[in-house]
Amino acid sequence: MDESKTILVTGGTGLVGEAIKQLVTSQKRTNEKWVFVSSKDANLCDLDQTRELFKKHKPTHVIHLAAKVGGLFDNMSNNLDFLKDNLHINDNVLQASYENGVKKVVSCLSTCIFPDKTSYPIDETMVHNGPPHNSNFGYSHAKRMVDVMNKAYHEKYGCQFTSVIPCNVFGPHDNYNLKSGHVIPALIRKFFDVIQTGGTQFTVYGSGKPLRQFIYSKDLAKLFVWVLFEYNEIEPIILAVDESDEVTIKQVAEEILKAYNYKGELIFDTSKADGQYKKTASNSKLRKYLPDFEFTSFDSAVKDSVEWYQKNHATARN
Ligand code: NAP
Ligand code: GFB
Repeated sequence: MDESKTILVTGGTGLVGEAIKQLVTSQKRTNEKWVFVSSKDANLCDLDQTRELFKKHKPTHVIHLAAKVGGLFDNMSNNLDFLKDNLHINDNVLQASYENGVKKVVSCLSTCIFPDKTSYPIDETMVHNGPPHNSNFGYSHAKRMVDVMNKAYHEKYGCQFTSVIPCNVFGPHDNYNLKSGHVIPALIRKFFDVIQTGGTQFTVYGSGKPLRQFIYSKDLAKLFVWVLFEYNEIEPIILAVDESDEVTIKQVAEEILKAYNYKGELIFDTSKADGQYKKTASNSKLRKYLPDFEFTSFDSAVKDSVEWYQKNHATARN
């Protein structure tokens, strides 16, 4: 019989954590205890609190999502905080995982940490090939160190510490704060507020020209569980939709307005930064493992996310 497992999900109350929670609680999973924690359970910037959390739950496996996370504008204004907080969180979680003999840790990087000057499509071998985009160098270097630490723990102690590299993520339970949020939740909230007043002009920051790949949080959740139990490399693996599914920010805004079933004019405020023009990542490594994995279509994922916000805006994180 399978040994019983305790899976600790740090950052378990965020966008990705909530998607994993919804997935695993909807399935008949035996011999698994899933524990979803937030900063209220332990501030993972603090090693003592991290050690206490691990002592309390004695995880056999860890999905490490906890991070200081934000959109372009939050990163541009707070590179030092993104660097320090995430370095502390990641160092503490891997240290506590090693000390407690955790069998496997899956941590989370991001496609925005790759070198700014690069060839495309980006692949997993390119993480450290040059400086990241200046807008989020703090977050990027902190995340890159996860890959370095995974290799160092494996070399010294044989730890099964690995990482995934998602493209931009969106879905229910996102962060709708207009200063710290990512583009999709920010536009979902801004458009909702304009529609509530019967307005017809919808402001989008930047030119609308930058390109992004977006993965629905519900799809990412399935891939995280697969990586935890089936992926055995220490090297990271990109979890992104196909390159052909890349969209412009303008298309994102149009899709959100369509999901609201509302007519109006998009206004592009080019006084605001565009950030990285593109960070097109290849999912061919994932496709080798899971050739038949089906991603939710962008338009239906946006529709689900808009509907979720319309129902939950009063209590959504903002
Ligand atoms: P999120 O919604 O902002 O959630 C962040 C989670 O981390 C929350 O549960 C938060 O708890 C927790 N957390 C933050 N600081 C903490 C601390 N000091 N101690 C303990 N817990 C702390 O983030 P997300 O979008 O789900 O991101 C999850 C992971 O995916 C992150 O590692 C992120 O870097 C990565 N990622 C995200 C995207 C994206 O587009 N969202 C793209 C690529 C990679 P509280 O709510 O209590 O603060
Ligand atoms: O999701 P986002 O903030 O981050 O997207 P990145 C920024 C793009 O959306 C820029 C445009 O081109 C913005 O000009 N945009 C338009 C907006 N309107 C808005 C708005 O109201 N709010 C926001 N936030 N953007 C982040 C990295 O880059 O990607 C993070 O900085 C993280 O570190 C995240 O990794 C996944 O995709 O540009």
